[in-house]
Amino acid sequence: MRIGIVCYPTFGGSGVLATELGKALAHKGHEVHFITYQQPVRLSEFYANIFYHEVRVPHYPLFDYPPYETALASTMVDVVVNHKIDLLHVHYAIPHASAAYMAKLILAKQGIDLPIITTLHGTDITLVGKDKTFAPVVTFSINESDAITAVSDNLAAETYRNFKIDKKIEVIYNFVDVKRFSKKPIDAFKRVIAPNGEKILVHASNFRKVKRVEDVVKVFEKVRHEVPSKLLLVGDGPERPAAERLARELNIFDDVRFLGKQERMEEILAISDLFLLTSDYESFGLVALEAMAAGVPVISTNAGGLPEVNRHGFTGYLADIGDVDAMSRYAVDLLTNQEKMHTFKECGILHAQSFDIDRIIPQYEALYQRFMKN
Ligand code: GMT
Repeated sequence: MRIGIVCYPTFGGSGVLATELGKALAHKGHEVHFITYQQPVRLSEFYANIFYHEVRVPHYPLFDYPPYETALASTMVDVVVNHKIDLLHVHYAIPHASAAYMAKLILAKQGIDLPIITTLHGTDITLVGKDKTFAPVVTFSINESDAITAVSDNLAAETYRNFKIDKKIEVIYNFVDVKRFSKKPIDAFKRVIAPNGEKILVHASNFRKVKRVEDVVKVFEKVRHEVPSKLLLVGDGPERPAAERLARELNIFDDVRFLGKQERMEEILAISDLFLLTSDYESFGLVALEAMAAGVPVISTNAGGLPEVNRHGFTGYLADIGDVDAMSRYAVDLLTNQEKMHTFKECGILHAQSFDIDRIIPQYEALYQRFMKN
């Protein structure tokens, strides 16, 4: 098949998922065309049957707001016509689903039928999408998609709750390449981070408000009282200064390391003991799944789709949003109980296997196949 993939090229979960999906499809012999404004972060090597088409928005003094959606729809039309694309798979509804709808209409005038598959990822529905500035367009373009998928049962339910959707939303869970995350720890790296054998707690996100990164710092501060430990914060975003400030105020800054954006998450997870995810909402929580695949138990909130990924008392623990006391109690419990920790690690790896790339990719292929003409 010749598949066009439209996504955000950044470190966000939707972009990571879309890029990994494209790579896996290419590996299985499909031709994959990425259409976005920048080379996706996880697409750094050369792949024989992967193509990247950059969306360029011309600058013009009249534009206070460069018309990205128009440029994107035009690029979609160009790529579909010139590369005989069979279908477009767009990740994150805004503005990808509406741009795809525009491209579909333009192509129909040329006698080309272009199936559009929209995958909803989370904030396109729960945060940005339902804002009334966007809602009518989001509702319309989701309904006009030929197939709609969501990355968890919770996100499918949230979509029905927030929008008037008259089509079936199919759930295809996010995936992880378990093999890639089964890394041996690099001892030298571990010694630099935890020179005296301290436990290593880790959090990774885009540091947006929804992640409640200050709760991560608060949980760590409580854990550190009971267990000698270090905290790694991976990623960057608007709430980072607040997290840094809090770490200074709590006098724990020397035990907290801000690593910024990192590509080799598997190496960081390989030296980590516990993953913290304190979000207000996660449709899925791809980073939590990656942690589990690496054998790192997860302490998270019970928001959104997180209970579908992190199994309470099995792969980690769940607590109410903002309950830093409960999260730190759970963390100390695991960090001080070697046997339990070992069981949770094993259970996490086992559970992650049910989301393994080899199980999920065929679900997307089967979906695409429904739209193939022969
Ligand atoms: O979490 C973010 O802010 C990034 C966002 C995205 O769209 O890239 O992540 C969303 O999609 C991921 C991949 O499907 C999910 O694992 C995340 O849970 C989801 N984020 C939220 O729902 C807040």
